[in-house]
Amino acid sequence: MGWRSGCCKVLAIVAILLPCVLGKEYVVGDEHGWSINFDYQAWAQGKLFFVGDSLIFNYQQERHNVFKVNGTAFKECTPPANVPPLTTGSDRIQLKSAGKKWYICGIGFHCTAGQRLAITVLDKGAGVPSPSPSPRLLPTPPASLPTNSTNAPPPAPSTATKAAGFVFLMVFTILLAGIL
Ligand SMILES: *[C@@H]1O[C@H](CO)[C@@H](O)[C@H](O)[C@H]1NC(C)=O
Ligand SMILES: CC(=O)N[C@H]1CO[C@H](CO)[C@@H](O)[C@@H]1O
Repeated sequence: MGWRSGCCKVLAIVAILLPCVLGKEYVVGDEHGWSINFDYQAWAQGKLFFVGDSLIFNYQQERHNVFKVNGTAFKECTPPANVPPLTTGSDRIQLKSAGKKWYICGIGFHCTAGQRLAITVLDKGAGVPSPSPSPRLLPTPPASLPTNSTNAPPPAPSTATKAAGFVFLMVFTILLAGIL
């Protein structure tokens, strides 16, 4: 019984923490969805979008759609002629690169009526203020420590840090579940 509940706790915590690793999902306009008569710039204000996060556009199919456009098309509300819109009524767009992104509705005068969204996507890690001298969770041995080159670990490649962070998160999660 104890094993079972401990296991469930681990799963529950992983389920909570996993989105932090995989990216957040933003429902554009929240419960208002993707429609006219909504201030999407106000909605986006104060939100931090990172590479790996996703936007979800919920709307009534055929009444609206979603075009990913450039800044000019956004300003002028001109949907591209050569790119088809997204039309499922629940479109998920993953933010794959940093920079400014623009989305408009291509139906009628909806864009002019405010159905457009401009956001700035940040690189993961950028914009997150690193906490100052807080206790380090993964202590690295000071360089002055007398280590022999034979047993010194090879310098970790920067690409491995993300995976290491994930492993650390899992270990932390399991430890936390043990405490609870
Ligand atoms: C913006 O998109 C429109 C429509 O797809 C295209 O005609 C135009 O050349 C683009 N402008 C820039 C600056 O990329
Ligand atoms: C603990 C240990 O292995 N020390 C060795 C470190 O390397 C130097 C020379 O490279 C040896 O002299 C030490 O015995």
